[in-house]
Amino acid sequence: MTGSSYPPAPSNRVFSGVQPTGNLTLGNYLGAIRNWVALQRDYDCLYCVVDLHALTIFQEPAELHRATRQAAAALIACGIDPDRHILFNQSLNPDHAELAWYFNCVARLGWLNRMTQFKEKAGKDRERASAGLFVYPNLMAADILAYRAGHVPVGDDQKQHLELANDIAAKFNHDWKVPDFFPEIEPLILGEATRVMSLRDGTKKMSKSDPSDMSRINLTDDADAIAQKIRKAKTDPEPLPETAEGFEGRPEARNLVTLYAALSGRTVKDALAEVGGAGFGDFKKKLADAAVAHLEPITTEMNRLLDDPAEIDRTLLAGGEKARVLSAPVIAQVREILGLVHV
Ligand code: AQP
Repeated sequence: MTGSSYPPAPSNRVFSGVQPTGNLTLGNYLGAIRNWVALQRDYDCLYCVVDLHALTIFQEPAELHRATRQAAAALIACGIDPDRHILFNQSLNPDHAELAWYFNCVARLGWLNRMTQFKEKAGKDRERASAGLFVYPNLMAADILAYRAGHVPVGDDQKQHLELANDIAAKFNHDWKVPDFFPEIEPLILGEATRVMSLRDGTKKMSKSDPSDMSRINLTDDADAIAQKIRKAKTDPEPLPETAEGFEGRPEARNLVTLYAALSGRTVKDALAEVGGAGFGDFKKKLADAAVAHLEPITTEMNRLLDDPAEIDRTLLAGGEKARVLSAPVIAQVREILGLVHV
């Protein structure tokens, strides 16, 4: 059978995921989730709490369970609609893991060796990193391609992984002579503040697994915690620059103004027209107010949802079933392409 014998990949399908490795942060929100919400208008979306990815680094089982439910609640509170779209946790659909195995056999070691996220996460002691962490990008490719999804909204830190997913898709299509079976994936990187940096170090990404809670704003933080974290955020002694060129060598100033712009729905240029020349003391108050105004309704809704964990579980289960309906024919076709005997 040739590639042309298979139905074309859906043109309108979006897939993206978030790891339940802690509380979701403002980085996850501004870099990814708010775009996910917007895309629901024009695309058919699958959004996934990627619990299998979380296992690449040891997780306490009870904490993983808690974080998975909490991530689902956060996504719904931010505006993901589990009725019109699909929201589930990854381990509910074993098709991801099966396709990831096939991709382990397609991806080349040399490709994986170039992944900067592995180098960052494995740190100095690479030999002790899990094999799962090394092949993480293959599972990410499988997450997307199990649905033959062509659009993936991610923060720009994930761009390298998407390029690898495209290399895997192209090699699969080429080696098994099924042109166009897996679509080319297009990263949807939208808007400003796609990369939110740590409040303690403007050169490091804001991350939910950073050991310092003061480095990030969690979607669970209340107004006092947000104000305190912003007040204590690292800065430098100069007033804010008048133009973006003045951010050179000032990563913390750049990060805080970028956050302010994103939270108030403006460009950095417009934000600087308002706050350029101000001292950090006054500016931080404005930033804290903008962050609280934005996050408070989300946190309130999230807490309301978390009062009924069984309902969150039901929503995820229903999403998992809908997801399997979409991936099952793709996996059946992949087995056929590979020559695996299944009746
Ligand atoms: N700081 C960030 N700025 C912009 N986008 C971000 N994302 C994460 N942090 C930032 C985007 O959020 C989506 C989900 O990310 P993830 O949780 O699956 O993985 P991650 O990128 O590894 O996020 P963290 O917070 O750094 O998690 P840990 O600490 O567990 O590694 C992705 O689209 C990501 O781009």
